[in-house]
Amino acid sequence: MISRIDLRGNTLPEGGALRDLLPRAEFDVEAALEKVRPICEDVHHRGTAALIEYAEKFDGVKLDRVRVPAEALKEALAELDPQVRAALEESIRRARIVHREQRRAAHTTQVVPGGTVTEKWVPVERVGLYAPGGRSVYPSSVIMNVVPAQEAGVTSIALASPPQADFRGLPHPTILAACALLGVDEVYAAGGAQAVAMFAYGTSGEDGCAPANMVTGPGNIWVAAAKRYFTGRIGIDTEAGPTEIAVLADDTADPVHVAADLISQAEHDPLAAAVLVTDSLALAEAVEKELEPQVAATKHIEDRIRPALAGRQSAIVLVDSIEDGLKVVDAYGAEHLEIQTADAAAVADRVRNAGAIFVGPWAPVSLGDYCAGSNHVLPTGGCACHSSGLSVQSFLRGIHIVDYTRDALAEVTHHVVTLAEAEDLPAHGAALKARFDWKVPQK
Ligand code: HSO
Ligand code: ZN
Repeated sequence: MISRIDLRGNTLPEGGALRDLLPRAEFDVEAALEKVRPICEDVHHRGTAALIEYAEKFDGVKLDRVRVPAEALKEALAELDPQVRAALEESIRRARIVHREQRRAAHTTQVVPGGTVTEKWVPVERVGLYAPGGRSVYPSSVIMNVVPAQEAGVTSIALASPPQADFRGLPHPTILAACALLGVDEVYAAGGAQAVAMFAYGTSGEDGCAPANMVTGPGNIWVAAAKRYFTGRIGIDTEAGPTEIAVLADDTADPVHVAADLISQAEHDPLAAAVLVTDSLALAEAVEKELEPQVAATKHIEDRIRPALAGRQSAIVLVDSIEDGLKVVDAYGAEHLEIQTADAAAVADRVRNAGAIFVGPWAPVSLGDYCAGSNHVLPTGGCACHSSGLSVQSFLRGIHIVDYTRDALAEVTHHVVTLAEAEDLPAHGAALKARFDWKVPQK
């Protein structure tokens, strides 16, 4: 069901060459851009009318309006299963505890007497959040997007999720209930690239949506392509690709846990990646054996889990040592990385590239997906080597405030003038000289 890549017996290649040996899903956002561009521009020009047309075309729903009425949110919360409500509330509570501590205070550095630089942190004004509604209806992702935005101090938060034919053209009721629990009352029934375009350009009219400064949230390839299309105009989190789990394990790991965790993320998508990196052939064989009955006993077998595990993006990678395993997981840069080895905390400490790291037998990825307090919006596709998961920081801008006295400026003027001349930009130097005893040179 899952292929093997045997890297034992050889010195591992470095960096890029090692990454090329590792499995990864094909996720061609560039190709999707071609299809997404006309949709985005249509929303730009025709606004809500275009959104209503796309709802009919892509979601099979005839909408009268795009904005979700307040009563629908209240109703969804009232009808929410009490156990689901309790679990969502606990997820929110834990996420808040963690994200609240990520807030940064302004900091002033005295560079020289009379010269200071203060960095102040200002939240983005308006954020549009996207919550998928096709194969994946994830109220947990609403939490993971809304909580850091709120804790950062974002005051204007709107959410879009595809209209559902089964629910009178409203977004899925659990998504609406999660919004209500979080205090998000501006919700739109819009999906895919058109929802991102709605946030990026804004739409007018009484059913309209004000433009947002930033769009975050997971989605399919069309959402990722729309985010790429608007990069530069708006801020984005990441172009979330298919989910990934890598497990670095030795012979102390329990194959039942490892198999269950690999399957847990394969459950998301036929393109989801499950990668086990191990120095133990015995563990590899035991996990292979364990996968079959566990897959057979679960739900989304043929449409997602089997193709995900059998796909080119998933594999069991055999290495000579955990030392080499660390090189492999760093080259891979998994969205989620579990460390199931002896002394797991020490091994985890040495990992450089991962969206989030789950240490030891009692911290499975599924805990992080819902209730660890950590964020589950994480970089995929190897982006963990340059990007972080969503946090309060994602919604803040650091602004430098430069404050110098006359004396402090005078003291450094000759250096500024020298550098300006070295760059052939004499007017830069003149801007300082003009403040002191300096006459405009006569030509
Ligand atoms: N594992 C997904 C998030 C998720 N899991 C939502 C369950 N629901 C990406 O981190
Ligand atoms: Zn998940």
